[in-house]
Amino acid sequence: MITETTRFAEDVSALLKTLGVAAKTYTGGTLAVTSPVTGEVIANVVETSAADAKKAIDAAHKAFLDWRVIPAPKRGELVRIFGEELRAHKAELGKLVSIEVGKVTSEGLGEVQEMIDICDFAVGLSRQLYGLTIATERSSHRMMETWQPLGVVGIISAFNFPVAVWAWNAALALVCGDSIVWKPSEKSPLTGLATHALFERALKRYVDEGYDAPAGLSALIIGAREIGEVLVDHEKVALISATGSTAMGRAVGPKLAARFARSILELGGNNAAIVAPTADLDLTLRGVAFAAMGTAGQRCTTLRRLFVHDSVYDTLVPRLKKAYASVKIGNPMEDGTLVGPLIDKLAFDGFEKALSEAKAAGGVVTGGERVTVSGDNSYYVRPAIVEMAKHEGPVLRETFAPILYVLRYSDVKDAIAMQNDVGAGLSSSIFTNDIREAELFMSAAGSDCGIANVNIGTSGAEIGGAFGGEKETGGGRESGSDAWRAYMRRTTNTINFGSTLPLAQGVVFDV
Ligand code: UN1
Repeated sequence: MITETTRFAEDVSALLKTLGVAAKTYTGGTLAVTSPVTGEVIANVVETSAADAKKAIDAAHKAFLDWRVIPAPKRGELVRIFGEELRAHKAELGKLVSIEVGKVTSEGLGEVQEMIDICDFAVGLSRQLYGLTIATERSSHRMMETWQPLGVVGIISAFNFPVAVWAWNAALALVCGDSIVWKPSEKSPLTGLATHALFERALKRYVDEGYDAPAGLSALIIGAREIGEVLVDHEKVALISATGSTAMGRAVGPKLAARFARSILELGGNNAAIVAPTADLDLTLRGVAFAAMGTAGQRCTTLRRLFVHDSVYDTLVPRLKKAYASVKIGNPMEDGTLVGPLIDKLAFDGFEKALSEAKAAGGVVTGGERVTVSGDNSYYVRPAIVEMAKHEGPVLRETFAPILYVLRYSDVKDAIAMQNDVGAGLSSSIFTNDIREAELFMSAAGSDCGIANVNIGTSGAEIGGAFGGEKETGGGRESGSDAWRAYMRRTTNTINFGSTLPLAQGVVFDV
């Protein structure tokens, strides 16, 4: 229960202290941080000035020049130690995630687990980072690829995965030989401060073990859009990995393109699932419920559109409504809660606006009421199911809140066409036991998203796969598989070990 007297400010100070954050960084500053759980202000964080942000980026560039020549497995040792710090402080950091952004306990802890997992992945990667050897057309020659460190990597992260998405980028960038500068969401600077304090602890241990780590290797800059712009515009930042809205991507992408910097953009999603006639409906129900309601609908991978075959619609949809009506909404840190708060009033207004637009378009809404948990300044809602006759209006855009639009279909090809007929292209699923449908869905004629799943929901990807999407989702890939290549520069090397100089393409140039 949250009562009138529930207050987190003290808990937050205690957690931050344990995690090694100095009180002067989050008291008396200009950035008020509100816990969405109670709506109370839990800290006033000191913001970074533009001048200090520039200094941090310059220092990161200097650090890069030293870090890039340290052998990759030795760079990996730093990430290994950081993974240990995360393991040791999983409970505290997970709780801070819950307080600062309202995730339920298991998801707050899961977020830290995702950081630990990517550290493990990156440590292994630090002994790989391999290139190819390629057949050459010239005798006594060898041709190969070498992957080299890239430079300063700027990371802009969103409130909904306030620390894990930084870790995906940071762990890879560090083993790849890059330095990093992080601008967390202004809605979640505390978890940023805490994570960075743990990283600094890891750095200290690394140096104590006898390794070299240049000053300025990793920096945290705190503030709103203007500070993000300093990062995006700085000529020494070679790559920006930004997570957020498509609108943010539209602002950032062209700026980076104009100065030929690289970008990894992980923007909006308007993810869909198709429920086919042969679907296992028990499994589908659970898959849909987690993907659509988990994290209160505030994942970029959240399931937002559901296409249900005519033959199973009247069985599945009433069951889904029942699950929606019974799910426990409330204090995310209380046992049994599955749906915590929306991040703020803006998110709530967006939720209400989309629902009224859907109603105006003839949509039938179940759920969607505001739920009072803790006063006027926190925003809890019952997730909504909206049955729509047509694929139109608010269905076509991402509303970052728990709204699931449900539509009927009769031909799987039409369902796939609808699923692809939106701007975003992040994640997608099909629930089917028909191998032909499953394969069609994953084929060139199937889903056009970066993630296409079978018999699991759209969210909750593992770190081992490359993560990202197409079209308005921005096209970047982070995390697993060979996403590391985006954090390195590829060189092609041709080596002549003979004593003549044959030219390629048969060109003769005798002097
Ligand atoms: C995001 O919401 O920005 O696949 C990332 C998932 C998580 C990551 C989501 N592993 O839902």
